[in-house]
Amino acid sequence: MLMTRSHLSDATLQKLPAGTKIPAYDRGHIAPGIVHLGVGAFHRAHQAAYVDECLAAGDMEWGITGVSLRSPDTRDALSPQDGLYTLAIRSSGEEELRVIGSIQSMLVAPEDPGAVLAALTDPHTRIVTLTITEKAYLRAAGGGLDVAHPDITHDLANPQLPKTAHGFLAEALARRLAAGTPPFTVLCCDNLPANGATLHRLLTEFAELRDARSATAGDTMIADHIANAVAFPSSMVDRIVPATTDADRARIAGELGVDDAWPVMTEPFRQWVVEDNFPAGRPDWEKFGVTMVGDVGPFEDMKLRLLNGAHSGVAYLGLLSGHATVDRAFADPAIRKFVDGLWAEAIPTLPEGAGLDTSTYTAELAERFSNTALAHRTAQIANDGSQKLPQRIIASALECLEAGTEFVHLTLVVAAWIAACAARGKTLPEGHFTDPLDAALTALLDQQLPANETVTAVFDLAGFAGDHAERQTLIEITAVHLVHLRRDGPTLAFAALGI
Ligand code: CS2
Repeated sequence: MLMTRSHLSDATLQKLPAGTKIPAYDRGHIAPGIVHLGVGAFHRAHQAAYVDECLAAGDMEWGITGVSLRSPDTRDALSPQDGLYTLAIRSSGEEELRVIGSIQSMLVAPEDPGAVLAALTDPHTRIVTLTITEKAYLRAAGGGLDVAHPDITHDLANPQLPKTAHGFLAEALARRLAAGTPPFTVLCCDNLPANGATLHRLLTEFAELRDARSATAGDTMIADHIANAVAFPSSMVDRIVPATTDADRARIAGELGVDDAWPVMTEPFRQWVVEDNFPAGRPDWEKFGVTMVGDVGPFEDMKLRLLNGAHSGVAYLGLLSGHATVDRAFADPAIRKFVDGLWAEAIPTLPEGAGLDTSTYTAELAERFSNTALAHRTAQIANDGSQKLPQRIIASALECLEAGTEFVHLTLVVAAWIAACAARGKTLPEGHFTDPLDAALTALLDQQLPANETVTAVFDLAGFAGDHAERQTLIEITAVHLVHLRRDGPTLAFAALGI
């Protein structure tokens, strides 16, 4: 007879093997205090784990209502499990399993935008956190709101039935204002520079467009309120979270003795630096390892330029060198040396006097990138390069250019991105990674123009370096790398750098 295994849920928690950490609090008594937009694996390994610790310490007002803006997959996996899931904290040779209980309920925005708005307007909701990925902020090439994006047009025309984070936040803040409910604090947790201020600017822009329509409809005007009365603290978030595989699911089920439809894999390291600006209150995060500061800027720059910048380099050069995972790519002596060169170029661009310890930081990064238990796929990091490279690579390269220092390693990352995009459907599988600009990028790359023309067109398309006076220099140096990559792959490009 075939035995069916039960699944993870409140009812099966007590049956889990000793050694599995489970929520040590009464989940029935959590009050919802946070709505999170974008309940992907990253949120579940990061913010939800910190909040789980607050709840365990008795601060029960911060339960999370998880919202997916697009797909029902996470809700479908977690709802039958009462919102519970396993966090597998993996380092080479070790694995710690922890069941997280901080997600109380899950909503899927396209199915029921009204329910999402109800959660956002609930007076208990005092913080809205976001991990919706870089591309969902709908920035145009120049950095402002992409006002021509169909979802923005839709949300302006249908404020009660939004699709975008902007539409939900603006409508919820308008309803709270009309009802006399104080606004929630908006805490952006995506890898954008000055992420709080960036979202604040984009949302104010959206609200101004909305107000222009509301003026005739007699609806609540919201732009001034958002500009002046809503807090948007910035935050730097860090934890490496590879996508879960079926092998992970099978292994975790074997270890737990119950099925978990969507466990999350991560590393031991985690970091969260948050600007302390929460007029509506917040959990005592500092008790659980969150660093509360006045200015997140230096930490954000260090993380984006050293961790994420190196990650993108390892991903594109790794893909072009045939490495499927970060640890394997990083074990390649040429790539390892390349990353040191990239760090040497990027470190001087970081603010002095902010007390950043870059040598300890990069030593720690080297160890994290070498974690063989993560199998973090280069293709995963390769996604959405057009959205990631400006803050990870281009910003540092432009600052090097202004300071008169080297930036050849930085520009090789841009060339490697272009070459990796062009390799899809040839030496890399079709659709191996994706980008919101794929349609235009593919059409351009299919023309096989000379390197200089290709790089210029890609910079135009992605808005790289904007109208910076030195844009042309960046293009020329990137084009030289692309010539090398086209001729003989990373080997020749590395050789030109003396690697
Ligand atoms: C990665 C990040 O996929 C990517 O682009 O660089 O997700 C990275 O793993 C995290 O930012 C680490 O905190």
